[in-house]
Amino acid sequence: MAFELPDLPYAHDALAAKGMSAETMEYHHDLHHNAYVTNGNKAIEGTDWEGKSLEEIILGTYDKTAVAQNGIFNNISQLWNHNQFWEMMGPSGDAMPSELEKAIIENFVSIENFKVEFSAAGAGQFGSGWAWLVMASDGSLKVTKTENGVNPLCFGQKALLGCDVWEHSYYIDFRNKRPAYLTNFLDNLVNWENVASRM
Ligand code: MN3
Repeated sequence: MAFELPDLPYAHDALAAKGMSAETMEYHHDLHHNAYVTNGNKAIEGTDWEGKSLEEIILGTYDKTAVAQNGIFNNISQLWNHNQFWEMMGPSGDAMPSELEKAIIENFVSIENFKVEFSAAGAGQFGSGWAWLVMASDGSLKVTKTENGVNPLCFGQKALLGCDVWEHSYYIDFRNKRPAYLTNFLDNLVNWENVASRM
């Protein structure tokens, strides 16, 4: 069965007051995310990957020795990344659950320091990619950045929070100001309940 574009978990304009406009959602979810679904399905059609899960395809097609990844990986990994991304944000502005707050302070000294590290990772990713809060196999939390469609699964890590720093994610609302987009993401857009549920 072919992969499908999941609906946004909220209305297109649900995050508009918090800095992610309905127009961004129309481009980013309805067009960009959908293109990864269409191209991913096309890329696996007739291959041994047809019928496998997104995670199996990501782990099976990621080439750690390659500078540029292949078309199957790029599209399927971006499909998965965006499936997570929409869920990691929300309109409610919930407080950070205490077990997550405790873990972040244990690993980064303070919430503020975690935000500084996460923003620096996203701002410092040269070109397209993602900033992540991950849980490593030893249970520790780390901030990482990846290029293009690469994600924490490729390194045996759990993705707790990811921020898309491709220009399509912020250019409509923040133009060239990626650091301002990252600050707003952390301060206003993250659904911390969702992040905590991934631990
Ligand atoms: Mn994107």
